Amino acid sequence: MLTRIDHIGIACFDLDKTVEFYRSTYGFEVFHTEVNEEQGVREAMLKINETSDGGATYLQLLEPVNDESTVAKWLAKNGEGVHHIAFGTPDVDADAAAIGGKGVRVLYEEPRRGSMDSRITFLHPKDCHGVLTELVTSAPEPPAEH
Ligand code: CMX
Ligand code: CO
Repeated sequence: MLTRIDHIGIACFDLDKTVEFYRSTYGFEVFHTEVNEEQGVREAMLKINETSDGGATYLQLLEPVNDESTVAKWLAKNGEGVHHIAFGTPDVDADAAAIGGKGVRVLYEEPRRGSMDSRITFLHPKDCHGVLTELVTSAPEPPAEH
């Protein structure tokens, strides 16, 4: 069952400048950064709030690491902006199977590694009224800030 917003993914050309915008404008600090080669991104997670299930809600700022990155392709077409939304679930495998059973294309056969050792999959935006939608199960241990 999808229980919360895990994050909103925002594509940007320059991660450091975008992080600085969110810090100086809203006071949001970086909770975590990493490069996810498989996803073709360098990312910063800004924690917005904790939630009652022990998870949290983040902004995920995304900068492509190469021209083949799906985010690079998207930025070239659209410019900067909201790239995807991600719903949190305790069981991404079950939810992906259930949603796939309703005729929505699930992009990965098995969930892959996402930010902070989460497990993630995506639903095709063309089956979701134009919204690229990610499903996330957080790592069992709550992430430490780094
Ligand atoms: N939101 C809404 N629509 C999108 C989209 C997005 N983020 N990305 C692509 N589309 C639309 C395009 O506009 C295009 O529509 P039209 O045919 O009407 O022009 C259509 O989907 C096909 O797009 P495309 O540019 O040809 O791109 P691809 O089909 O090669 O890839 C997708 C699209 C969704 C399969 C690919 O982006 C993907 O696999 N995404 C999942 C992985 C990902 O996004 N990783 C980065 C984030 C990592 C993280 O969150 O941790
Ligand atoms: Co994401």
